[in-house]
Amino acid sequence: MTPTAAPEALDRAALEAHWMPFTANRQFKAKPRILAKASGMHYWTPEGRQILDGVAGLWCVNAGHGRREIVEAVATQLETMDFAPPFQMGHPPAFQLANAVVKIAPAGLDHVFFTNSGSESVESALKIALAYHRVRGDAARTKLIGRERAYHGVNFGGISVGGISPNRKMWSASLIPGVDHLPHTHNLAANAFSRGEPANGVNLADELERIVALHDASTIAAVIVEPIAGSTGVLIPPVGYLKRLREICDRHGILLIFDEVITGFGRTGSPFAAQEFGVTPDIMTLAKGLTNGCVPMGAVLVKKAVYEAFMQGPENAIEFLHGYTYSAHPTACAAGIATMAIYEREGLLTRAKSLARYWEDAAHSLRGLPNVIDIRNYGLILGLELESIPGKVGARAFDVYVKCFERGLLIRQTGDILALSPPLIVERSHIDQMFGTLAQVLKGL
Ligand code: PXG
Repeated sequence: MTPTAAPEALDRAALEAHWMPFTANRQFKAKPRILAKASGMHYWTPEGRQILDGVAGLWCVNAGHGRREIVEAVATQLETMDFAPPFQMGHPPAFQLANAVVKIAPAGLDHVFFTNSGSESVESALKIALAYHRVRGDAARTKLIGRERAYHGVNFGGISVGGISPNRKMWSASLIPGVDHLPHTHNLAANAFSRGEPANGVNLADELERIVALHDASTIAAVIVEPIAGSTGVLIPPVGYLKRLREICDRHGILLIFDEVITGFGRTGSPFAAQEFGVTPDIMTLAKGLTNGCVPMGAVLVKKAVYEAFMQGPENAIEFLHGYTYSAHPTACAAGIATMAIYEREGLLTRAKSLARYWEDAAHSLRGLPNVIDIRNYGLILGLELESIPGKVGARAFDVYVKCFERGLLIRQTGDILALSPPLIVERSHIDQMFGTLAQVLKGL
């Protein structure tokens, strides 16, 4: 691999204009970490240093980087038709991709609304849920129930049902009204070093009954949860927890929304976490792996009954007053269609299952290393929690993050939790390298 960008092109001044997202801008710009090229399981820095991708970019490049088939599909689409208006007009790739997604989706989720990100998928899903009850004449169902520590993107609906306080506090007076939260399920005292689903915590789903009793079921529209919470530091659902939520929602006519932005497209060992855990939501949000991270795109899948509830009234009426200029953008659709073809041909949506045991054993081999207070895993996901330095939450894990990068491994860090979620094309030798590097860095702290 040859370097593609001259390092001198990115001196301190050249970095200034870009206000970087979710980044310590001044710290970063003083000591930048730049990626310039990617292929397969790897990135390269501008100097040509190879970095093993332990996080599939950001939980999205599930088929690995630089897939020729996707590149060609995108190029062909751009040459054929660069853009088409999505409102009151259609184009073939939009329908093709919707059908391809429905084919792998949990049975019953058979209609797809396209967006451009996970955050937009969440906003769209919440709007669908609220409008669904209203169009059915159940207009008092206006409340939304999220969960502590949840990440549902960064828009107002998402941070309102979300449960990460630093992401909410600046805007606390502007959050959407009528939201309550389930307790999170993280419990180190009871579940540290669990392999797969932790044994303790199904009772936390019963908190939904308490919330329903408080507000009355007739006022609640939907419950939204990530089947496995990712951003907040990899929280695996306790055994039976998601099933219990489903039962309670059914009992009270409440819609259940799964935010599968990170668990979707093979991360858990099944195409979606819904199938993996045997629980079908009414609405599901997707993004990331939908286009292998190549082109921004998200989607909301809904059950037929949800779609049909809107298909009432005069046929010339627009049933759902919502959509984006770039909903079902032809370039994104082309990338998505090619991505689905790769997933199917290479069996990537279930490949995590065959590697999960190896991954789990490699992960738990780090038990006993300095400051490691928990290791948790599912499919091709790892969460590793470190004891915080008193008064400096996140400092220790950030140090590990930087040292891993210096040693050629890209991981994710949030607070004092490290996460791994490699492309699903990962081989055992890569897994050995990932955990080998992590072990070296942890030993050297
Ligand atoms: N829902 C979930 C469950 C997510 O994980 C979003 C919605 C928002 O997607 P967009 O495309 O709007 O970013 C996400 C995003 C991390 C990390 O470190 C994860 C995400 C974003 C940033 C960091 O795990 N997921």
